[in-house]
Amino acid sequence: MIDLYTAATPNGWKASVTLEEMGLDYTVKALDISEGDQKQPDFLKINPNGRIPAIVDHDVKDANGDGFAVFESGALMIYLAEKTGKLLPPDAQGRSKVIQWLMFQMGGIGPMMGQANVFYRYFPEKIQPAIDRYQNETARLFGVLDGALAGNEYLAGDYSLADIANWCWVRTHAWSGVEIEPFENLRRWVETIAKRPAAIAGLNVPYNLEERMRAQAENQEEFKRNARKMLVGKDG
Ligand SMILES: N[C@@H](CCC(=O)N[C@@H](CS)C(=O)NCC(=O)O)C(=O)O
Repeated sequence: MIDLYTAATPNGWKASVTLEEMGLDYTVKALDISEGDQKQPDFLKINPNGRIPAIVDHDVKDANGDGFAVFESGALMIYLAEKTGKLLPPDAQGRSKVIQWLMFQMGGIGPMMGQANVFYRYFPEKIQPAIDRYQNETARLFGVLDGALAGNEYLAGDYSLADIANWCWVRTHAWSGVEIEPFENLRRWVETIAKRPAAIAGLNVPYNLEERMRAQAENQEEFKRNARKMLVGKDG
């Protein structure tokens, strides 16, 4: 049995979609990263970097007799592919192609979209040159993916880890404030993968973020309506 330590984020979904695609049994251990669960001593024993996702594979033991822990989403995906023989071809060149596009996500798409989110969404001050830098670089990387998908259904031969890793991020492009409209092949690929049952199931781990955001928005509206009612004695 595998324990998955995760949260509702693109890096978390990379792990859950991979586990779903492989049909592996796993137990979800949801961390509240806004409350700092990922920095608690017990979790730091699993991932010294204090971030999600991470897994502990209890089918095998490490030197201390504990389950084998894997952190860094890309490493975790490769570990699971090697465990199951799925989503990563066995031949050296096929395998290299998948790993190239997986590393492209780990070193490019993830960090650039992550920083676009920080400066576009979360930072209290709007530092326009930083927003532009990360959004423009994200758009440039989308262009690279779009080129790779021209005439190809998937990034590296058959559907693979490379598609899962990039898709989990690219599908959240609106949150980073970057359009995929201009990238026809990328759009088609995003829509194709979105229909896969394992992708749909993986996005529900540890909960469906879109539903929760919608519910919170509705609650906020209700809260505001009630607050206005309290102030003026009627719907305002
Ligand atoms: N390179 C890491 C990045 C992991 C990462 O940044 N995870 C974020 C969520 S998407 C996190 O745990 N953030 C909480 C924090 O920074 O404390 C990986 O791919 O696993």
